Amino acid sequence: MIQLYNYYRSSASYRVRIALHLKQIPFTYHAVNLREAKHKSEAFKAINSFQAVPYLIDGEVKISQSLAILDYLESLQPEPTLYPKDPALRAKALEIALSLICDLHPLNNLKVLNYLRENAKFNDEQIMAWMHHWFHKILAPLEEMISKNKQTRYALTNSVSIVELCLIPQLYNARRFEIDLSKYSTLKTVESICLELDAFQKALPESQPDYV
Ligand SMILES: N[C@@H](CCC(=O)N[C@@H](CS)C(=O)NCC(=O)O)C(=O)O
Repeated sequence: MIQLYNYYRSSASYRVRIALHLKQIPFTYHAVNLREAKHKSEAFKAINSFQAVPYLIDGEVKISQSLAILDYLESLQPEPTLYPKDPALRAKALEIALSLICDLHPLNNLKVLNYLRENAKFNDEQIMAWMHHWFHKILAPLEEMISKNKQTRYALTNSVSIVELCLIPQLYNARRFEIDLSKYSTLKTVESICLELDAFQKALPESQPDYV
């Protein structure tokens, strides 16, 4: 059985949970409370020296980084696939996913916020200004890109892809930081269609055993 170390409101963990539920892969949930800094404990450091979640263990296989985990799950259980079949759409899906995983998420991550507060001495107002700046920098071009494609049910095709696995958790983070999403009607429509699906419901932060 796959072991997943994660935290209910970690957006990187949320991506992986959606994939596990979509692909109906059973897993054991291990909660790592980031708020209580359990990821920095010696016990967790011995499991994942990067001191972050998600972290997946499948027998001898041990993987950090959500994108690598998603790739592993795709190889284990190819259907339903996380990638469009068409090469151009597949590249587009990865382009969007990477803009969320690599360009946006690191800028609203706990360790970055802690650094801004503790080392750069940002106050709450400066933290919020930082958040607003970086969320809009990525969400605005995504809205523009995805709104041009009005023929499909999801962002790029008629099936869920890696795009939605990355987008929905970042919209969740955006709301946590009170980002005004009113300009992103296409992104919100994709989100509401996804949230009708069982896999997304099961992966929601509030559906997790460690949710508070
Ligand atoms: N790029 C990594 C990000 C992993 C990551 O930073 N996870 C966050 C939670 S979303 C974490 O564990 N943060 C701990 C910290 O910031 O100290 C991935 O996609 O898996």
